[in-house]
This record gives sequence, structure tokens and C-alpha cells, in this order.
Amino acid sequence: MSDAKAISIAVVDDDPLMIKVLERMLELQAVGAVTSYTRAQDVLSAMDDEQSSPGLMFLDLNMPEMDGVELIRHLVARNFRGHLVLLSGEDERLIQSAERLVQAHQLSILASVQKPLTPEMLAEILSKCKVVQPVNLERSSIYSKHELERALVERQLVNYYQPKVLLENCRVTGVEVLVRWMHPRDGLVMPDQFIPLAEDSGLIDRLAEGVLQQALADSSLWSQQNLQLPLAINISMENLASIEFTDQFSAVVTAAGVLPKDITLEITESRAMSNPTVTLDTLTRLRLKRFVLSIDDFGTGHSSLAQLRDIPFDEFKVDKSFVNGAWADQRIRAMFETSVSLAKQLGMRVVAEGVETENDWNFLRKSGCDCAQGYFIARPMPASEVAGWMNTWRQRVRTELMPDPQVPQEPKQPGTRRSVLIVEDHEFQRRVQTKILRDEGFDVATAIDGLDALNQLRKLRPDLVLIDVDLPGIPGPEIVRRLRATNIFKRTPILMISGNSDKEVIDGCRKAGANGFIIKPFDRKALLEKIQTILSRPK
Ligand code: G
Ligand code: G
Ligand code: MN
Repeated sequence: MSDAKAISIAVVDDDPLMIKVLERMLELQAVGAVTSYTRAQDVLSAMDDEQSSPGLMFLDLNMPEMDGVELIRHLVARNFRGHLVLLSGEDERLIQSAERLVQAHQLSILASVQKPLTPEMLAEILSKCKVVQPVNLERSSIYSKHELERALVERQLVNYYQPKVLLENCRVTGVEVLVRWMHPRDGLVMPDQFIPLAEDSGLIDRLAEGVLQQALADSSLWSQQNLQLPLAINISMENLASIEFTDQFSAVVTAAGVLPKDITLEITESRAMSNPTVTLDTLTRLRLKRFVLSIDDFGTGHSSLAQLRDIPFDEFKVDKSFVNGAWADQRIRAMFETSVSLAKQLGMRVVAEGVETENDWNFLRKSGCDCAQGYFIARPMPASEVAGWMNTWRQRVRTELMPDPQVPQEPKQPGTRRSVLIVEDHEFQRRVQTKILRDEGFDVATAIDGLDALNQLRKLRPDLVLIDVDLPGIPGPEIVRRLRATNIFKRTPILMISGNSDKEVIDGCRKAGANGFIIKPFDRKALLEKIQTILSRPK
């Protein structure tokens, strides 16, 4: 349900006529209080004075003095949590790039429209409007320097560890150290709540040293259990700006009896380098000492191609926003593949982070990427859980992720019933095909789209698959391609079904790896003959 009635609305547009028109339209939609501004600066002043911000803002991008894009930046700085509707008389491209900017700042954008806005568009926009929680307008962390300082002294910071695994054989190559704050009042606090504070208040060096000491101690306990786990430590740009960092860091590592080659430094550019000369000096010397250098979150922070050119990174971490969902979204996939290709050409090892689902995982296994990290493998965990996780992981690899292809899991006895999965979005078609095949003695399962199919296939491992070419989401031929790329379904007989008999469609299916093709409508006899043909062919 829309909450537009309960929300305070701001309209920011330098054109008074445009404001009048929009106010009138809003009035007709019976929404909450509307305040209008002809200057961007005025809405900011109002927010500062009232210590509150509108729940919904209509924002003209083209304004003299402060323009809409600049205003967005100021809204971010004020922790604006309302919804935005971008308006512009300019071309589509400008709106699109402003939209990306808004999304990059993780603000909610309800719509971006080329003027004029019609009452119908407005009604639709308002219907998407939800009340947002009032927020603390304070800019930075809710914690003070003093509080963080005490946390360091009292050892309230604890390391969590998240494994990275090799895609080729699922071996664990190490763990990333992710710090958390066990806050006496607030419980487990995530690093984005206090790392920026540590950077701003000069505490980041002490924080980094504490994290390193704890990681080395945990690592030594793991070695006693015969676990050799290389560590990846997140290092802030602020750390690298200190000329003493290299020597202090390597002294601590050496004192613990750990080799630099077993320590990766993950470097994120959450902010631009404050002192590029010192930073380059530090990184080069760390590399000379054989520490492994990894560029983290490439493409989302301040990291740039110039850094890749100038800094001798060994490892490239592809940000989760270019990994998660790449299997289904063409744009994400393009960025992912470009990143991998760039890193490979520079001779770097590639780690994909944010591997959340089995689909992500299967996509990566075929991608040329070296390592993976993410919730699908393991969430960050306390040191005490790492050894137990290693055991479950080995188990999971054997039974689920890399079952030995020579030993089929459930050997089929001769004479057992054959099974088929029908992938078809139209209910009627699904029923007809199910009936024909059941009558023939098949065990029939059905799926209504590609995702459903891929999920079921892994469990069922049918002897035959029928796939409709035109499916919502993943198209039929793409499903076939993905199946053919796996060991389990390399040779499973697949029959494609389509209402379209164009040569391109048929060729597309064959190229994807289908064994046969049948055109709708077909009768029972035609379908069974096709199936007979593909089942009797040697695999
Ligand atoms: O799980 P997660 O919320 O832990 O981490 C969020 C961000 O905090 C990541 O970008 C990570 O790089 C950063 N981070 C985690 N631990 C540390 C640390 O010890 N030092 C620094 N500088 N950043 C860290
Ligand atoms: O240092 P970096 O920014 O890369 O830190 C990784 C961050 O990503 C941490 O906050 C970690 O908790 C988080 N993370 C790790 N695996 C996943 C995942 O599979 N999905 C998502 N959304 N976040 C993840
Ligand atoms: Mn990291």
C-alpha cells in the first residue's frame, strides 16, 4: 500500500510554473504536506533547521546555482533516507546517469522522468511510496572517538573470518579477516559503523595492529590443529599513508613466525589517496617483502585503472556487485567478465566476492575466475568455528559440489522407470506433455521456468529433459547451455519444444547442445517418436 498520504513532500525546481503545476497535481492526489523550493540551497537549510528531512523529494536536475546532482551529494552527506523522483527537461542520458549516481549512493529512487510529468505518471509514482523511518541526521558514526578508543584498550574488537576457496578444486586458500565490535551496549557492530571513524580520528593504525595481532594469534591456534590458513587483512588507505607502516607491520608478522607470502593485504580505496607518494612507497616496499597485495572492491571505490597500472597488485577482488546475479543479468555479467579479463591480462589472481547462491557458484566455476568468497561458501565466522566449518565444507564438496563424476550417485538399475523433467511455462502444454509421458511409463516432474528447472534438475537428475524455447526469465537454449557446461548433464538427452519453426531458432537450440527439436502443435505420436529417437541414440 502507498503511504503517500503520510509523507512530507518537497518539490525542488527553479521554475515557479513547474512548481505550481506539480503542487496542483499533488493536491488532486490527496497527499501529505507539500513544501516547494526554487533553490536547492533552501531545501538543505530547511533540513538543517528542522533536523528532519522530507520523505519524498521531487528534484529538478537542471537548476542555476546548485544543480540537482550537487544537491544529491549534499543529501547523501545528510543521510537522507527519503525517496527521490528525478525530473529533467534534458535528454534521457543525463537522467540515466543521475539515476546511477543516486543508486550508487544507495538512495531510493522512485522514478526519473523527462518533463512533463503527467497525472498518470504521478499516481503511479505515489503508489510506490512507503514511509521511511525517521533518521538521525548526524553525519558520521553514532560512536565517538573516545568510545572507540576505549574499545581498543578493552579489546572489544573481535575478528571474524570468511574463507576463500579455489574454484577449480574447492580447496580453501585462506580466510579474510573482518573486524567486528562487540559493543557492551549495542552488541555486534559492523565495521562500516566504526572504520570511517577510526580513519578520521587517527585510530586506524592502532585498530589495524590489533586486528593483525589477533589474526596471528588465531592462526597460530589453527596451526596447532593442523590448519594452515593464509590470512587476508583489510588495510585502509589511511594506514598506507604512514611511512612507518611497512616496517611495523612486517615486524609483527615476522615476530609471529609467519611468512609474508601467507599474508594478503586487501586494499580498498574508500577515499582517494591523501598522500600518493607515501602510499606508493609503502605498497612497493610491502611487495618487496613478499606480502601479497590485493585490490579490493575494484570499480566501486576510488580505485582506478591508474592504480592497477602503478601498483604491483597480485590479486584482484571483483566486487560483489559485479558477481552476485551475473549469471542472470547481462549487464552485471559484462562487468564481471571485463574485470576478470583485465585482471588476467595483468597476470593477477582473481577472487570473486559476494557468491551468494548456487547459481552464482555454478556461473563462476565456468568463468575463468580463480577463487570465490561469499555466503554460499560461508558467512564470516568467529575463529572458534573455523575448524568445524572446514570439516563441513569438505563433506559438502564431496557430496554436493564436486561429486566424483566416475561414480554416479544413485546407480540406475536396469528396468527401473525412466524419469523426465518438463520445463514449460504454459499450464495447458505442461498438462498435455505430462499426460503423454506418464502414459508412456515415465516419472514426470515439471518446472515452470529456468530457475525452477535448474533447481529441480540437480536434485532429480532425470533421464530426459523437455524444454520450451520461450520461457520467462532464462530462455530455453540458455538452460541447455548451462546444463551442457556441467559434468552431470553433459550428455542428458534434451528435447526442445517451440511454436516457432524459424531456422535460427532451431539452429540456436542445436548449438546450445539440444539433441532434438519439435514444433508446436504436435500430436502424441510425433512427440513419442522424437523422444524415442533421441533416447536410442548413443550418448
Ligand atoms: O562484513 P563486512 O561488514 O565485515 O565488512 C565491511 C567493510 O569493512 C569491508 O569493506 C571491509 O573491507 C571493511 N573492514 C572489515 N574489517 C576491516 C579491518 O580490519 N580494517 C579495515 N580497514 N577495514 C575493514
Ligand atoms: O572488504 P570487503 O568490502 O570486500 O568486505 C566484504 C564484505 O562483504 C563484508 O562486509 C562481508 O561481510 C560481505 N560479504 C561477504 N560475503 C558476502 C556475500 O555473499 N554477499 C554479500 N551481500 N555480502 C558479503
Ligand atoms: Mn576485503
